[in-house]
Amino acid sequence: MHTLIIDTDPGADDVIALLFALAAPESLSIQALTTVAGNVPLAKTSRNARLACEWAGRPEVPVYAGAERPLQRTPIYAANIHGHEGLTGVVVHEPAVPLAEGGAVDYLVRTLRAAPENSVTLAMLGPQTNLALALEQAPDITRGIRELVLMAGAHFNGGNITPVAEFNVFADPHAAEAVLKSGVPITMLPLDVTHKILTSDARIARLRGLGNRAGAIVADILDAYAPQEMKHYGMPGGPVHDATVTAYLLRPDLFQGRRIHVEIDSREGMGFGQTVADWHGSLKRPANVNWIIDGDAQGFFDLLTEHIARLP
Ligand SMILES: [Ca+2]
Repeated sequence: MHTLIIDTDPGADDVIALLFALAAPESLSIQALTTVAGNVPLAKTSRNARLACEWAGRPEVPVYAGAERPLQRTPIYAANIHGHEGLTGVVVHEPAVPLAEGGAVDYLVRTLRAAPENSVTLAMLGPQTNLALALEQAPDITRGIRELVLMAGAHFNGGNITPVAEFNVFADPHAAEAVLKSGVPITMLPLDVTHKILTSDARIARLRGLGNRAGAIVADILDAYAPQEMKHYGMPGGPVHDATVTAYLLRPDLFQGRRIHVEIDSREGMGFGQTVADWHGSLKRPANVNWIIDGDAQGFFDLLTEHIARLP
């Protein structure tokens, strides 16, 4: 059982990750969603996070809006991939439930301070700006954290926003650096694994065939989102990046990785936003990340489908 906060920038794959997590109340006790600018600007990521709660039939989960821009760099978005509303293939509307009062950074500081030692897991599905700001304000909050599970980074696969950088890190490398330096246990699901867990027509058809609204939403999102990724990378299916974080929380046995030393390149230049992953231990520096490189793709889609089936 995880006491969980999900920090997110929805985002097509974020919404799937959120529906998946909201469908697992017996394993994931979700305290709140916190939103950050990333795939699209903050107002849209905050609306889409609330939409995910509405679609999951979980309107009681509070959504706190967080950082509107990265720590230092110029803001970037990914509307070319996620559409101007941050969601492809589905029609968006203003959700019935408004944002929770107060900001995400204050919420993180307050909640992690009050939490028992090593008790709260953070799933981080966007740029890591909110947690970096919280750590800057209150370094003692690391005490309350059990683990961070991040969709972030790339090594063997190469990047998806530059040849070497993955979007979430590239969008705020200084925040990623601060989070890595915090010393809390970190698991990263980089493109190395997310590009191995790919949709197929049969996998999407199974989700659509569930016959519920959530299954149709996930299938519609994937039908719109997967082809562009397949075309760009020459892959046989589309990745569902952020949803691998939910799967990892529920079934870590579906994944394989290794504890290694990872650093972020935050210098201007071609390496900006790269996760320098010392897979072979060349630097002889202490491991700070559980770096996941492989996963059971069919196991992932079975788990996803089984959970989406529980939703309205
Ligand atoms: Ca995301």
